[in-house]
Amino acid sequence: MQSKLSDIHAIEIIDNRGMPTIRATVTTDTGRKGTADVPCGSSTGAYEAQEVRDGGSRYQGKGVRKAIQNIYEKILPSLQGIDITRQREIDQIMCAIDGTPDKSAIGANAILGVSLAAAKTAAACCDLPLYRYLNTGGYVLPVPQACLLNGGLHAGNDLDIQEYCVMPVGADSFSQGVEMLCDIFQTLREILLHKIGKSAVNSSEDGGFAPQLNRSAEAMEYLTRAVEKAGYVDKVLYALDFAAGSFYDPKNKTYRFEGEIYDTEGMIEMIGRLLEEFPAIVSIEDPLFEDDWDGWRTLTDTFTAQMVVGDDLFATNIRRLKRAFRLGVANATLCKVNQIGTLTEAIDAARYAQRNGYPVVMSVRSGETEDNVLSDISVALDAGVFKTGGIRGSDRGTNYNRFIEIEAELGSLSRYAGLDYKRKI
Ligand code: 2PG
Ligand code: MG
Repeated sequence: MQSKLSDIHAIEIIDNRGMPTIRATVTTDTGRKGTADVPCGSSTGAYEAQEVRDGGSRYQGKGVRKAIQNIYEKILPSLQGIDITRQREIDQIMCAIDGTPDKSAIGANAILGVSLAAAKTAAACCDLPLYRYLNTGGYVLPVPQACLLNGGLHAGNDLDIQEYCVMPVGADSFSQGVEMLCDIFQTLREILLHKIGKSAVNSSEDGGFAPQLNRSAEAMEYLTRAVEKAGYVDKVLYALDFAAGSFYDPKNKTYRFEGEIYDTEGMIEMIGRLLEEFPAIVSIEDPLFEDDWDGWRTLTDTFTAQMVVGDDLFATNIRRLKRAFRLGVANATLCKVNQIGTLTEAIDAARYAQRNGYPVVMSVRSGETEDNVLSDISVALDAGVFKTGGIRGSDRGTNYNRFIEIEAELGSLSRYAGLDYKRKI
């Protein structure tokens, strides 16, 4: 029986940073419901779809009442009565009534809340888990890329690189990977407490530690020491998110990094030295500013052994991905649903990347809630890596736990990506 969208309900909730965001619930005429929360970044790229925020004094201007009003006044009347399984059409209608290229009229936050809630409702109508509704064949559990040490805009310290991550590629299963991450996390905690003191184990926005360090090599030394002590040297690889836009100086076209000023060439040389010192770093994300296309091309040609991942560079936007393929820029992409603002467009971008040989790293935002919809989307895409943020807090735990649940549900049908983390399709 066909189920039709009959109602949408939206409320203003808070995310893990104490910032308001939208929780949307879609209902059908058959009484099925699906609810989704909208994530939000702190180190956002210039090419992301735009949220609508209230301005004024409430929540320092970050309220989402206007976006919620847009859901009731603009989105609901246009979607009432539509077959709930027509996700592409639902998303296209919302893009059309918004009418702007960056969704700034109605708000990417309003649109994404409805888009994700509609997909969950449709899955409920089909009595399927979301990952199975989105793809009848999805079976891959990704390698969790957990950031255990933080710097940049996510931490109150002087580290310029935003995320120092561990990938348990040598685990036999996702659940075993989580066990390894937790061991490493607790071991790192002990080392930081012992070597630096209590302040070093304070949490960052991402849920990793934010010790008062200022050199990336030093951060990597702590991380590798924890991995060694926990006994996982041969089972773990490392990934960095430079989030280079946060230390790029657009006026002088230079990078202010660890007390030095580098031009693009100097920055690439510096990254080369770091990779030489820590050869188990296999993935570097946003190592350069998102408009430094020439630099990106040189860097991609230079570091062929690593995954060179575009986050702010692509903003999960198929147009930017197409340009990158043409120019030979980056060799992997991040996928963040709120960067583009609808589920359909995010899946299109990820599939397009996979078809063109770019592995997909599915990713949370720094601003998350207890919603774990991204885990289901990751399994539907058979993504090889999932960037989870840190390890503590239910905003992070919810995705780990959802993957563990899916792994148990799939049983012998599931496959942990493991060393095949660069998988394409
Ligand atoms: C990133 C993300 C996620 P933010 O840069 O990859 O960690 O950060 O959500 O703040 O953009
Ligand atoms: Mg990033």
